[in-house]
Amino acid sequence: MGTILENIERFARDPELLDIAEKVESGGRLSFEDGMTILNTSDLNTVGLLADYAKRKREGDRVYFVVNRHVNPTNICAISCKFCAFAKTAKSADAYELNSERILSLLNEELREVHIVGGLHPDWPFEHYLDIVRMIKERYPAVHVKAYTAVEIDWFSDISGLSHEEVLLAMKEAGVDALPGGGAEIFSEEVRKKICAPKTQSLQWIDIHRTAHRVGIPSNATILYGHIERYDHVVDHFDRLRNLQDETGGFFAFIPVLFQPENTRMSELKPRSGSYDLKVHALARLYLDNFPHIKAYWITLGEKAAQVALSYGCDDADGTILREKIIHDAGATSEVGHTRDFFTRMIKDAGYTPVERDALYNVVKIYN
Ligand code: V47
Repeated sequence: MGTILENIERFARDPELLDIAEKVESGGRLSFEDGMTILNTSDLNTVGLLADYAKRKREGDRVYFVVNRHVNPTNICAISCKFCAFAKTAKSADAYELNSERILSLLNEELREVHIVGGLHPDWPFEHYLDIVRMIKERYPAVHVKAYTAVEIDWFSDISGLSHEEVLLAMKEAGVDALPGGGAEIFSEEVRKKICAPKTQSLQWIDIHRTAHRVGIPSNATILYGHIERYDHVVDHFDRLRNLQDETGGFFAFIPVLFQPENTRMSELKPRSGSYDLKVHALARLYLDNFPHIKAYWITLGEKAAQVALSYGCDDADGTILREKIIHDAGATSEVGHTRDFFTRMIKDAGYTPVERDALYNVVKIYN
């Protein structure tokens, strides 16, 4: 472990990474400028080496996964974001609403986590969203429910007249164990205006997670990248999250979500490079030094790139998911779900030890 600096001094192609390497080895904190240096460099291997070093210092060779299931109760949404292919109006031929029976039919005893996210339905009352959680907890008391993004929490507050804190307390009471990280998109107000103008603003997203942590609900955070953002927008996003985590300590995982353009109003955008994807994941591990976990989200990266991202600082491969709809509606070419065997093989093939976890990162089984 102690030899990373020596190796980097010998092999790095970009001398600007040497100062960063020293910080990483000594446990120092990356500055905004360091973040920019990492995104600007073409020395991908050195960045990977640093991120893998930081990952191994925390987790050794463990890589987590969870047997989970996504449930999207409805795609009917009161707002329309340019990057989204999932949201529909109630009149659309593709609009759907899942009833209780249908939701329960998607679940089984084996699941450790149910991840719920959906549209902001213009007619469903707040109680209906609570009932979905209660129903799942009643039938499957052992399963963790990771439900409703900050954007949905904000909507529930609008439709119920309750404060964010009151909504979150009601969700906790109904059985919500954690909030998913969606809806963060990219915090830069300038970019947000262009890609998701009607959505909950950055300050509110951050404040809802702050409140969730205060009332004892842990959460995740995402970034939606690979569209019109500049490098400084990415570093700014990481900086705001790192500050919040310093304050609350309530985040478990950070998930870079790669934009998928099909069927969206941003479909003219061309994909960025694979190096950029890997640098965003590596930078997440290096910059977010107070986040316990970084996910390689195979749904958007694709399975192969997600496996490679495990060598670029990621210690979590997310989960079985069956079946993802939001991102597949936008043309993702990954499968809609995978088996436990898939994860153990994928993680072992990458040279790491698979660790099955639950939603709160309790270890279920280590696959030596
Ligand atoms: O915030 C919507 C994204 C997100 C597109 O907490 C798109 O463990 C790409 O919340 N291309 C929701 N992305 C995803 C999410 C999530 C995912 C994985 C793990 C966790 C977690 C949370 O879906 C939204 C948005 O950024 N999304 N449309 C699109 N066209």
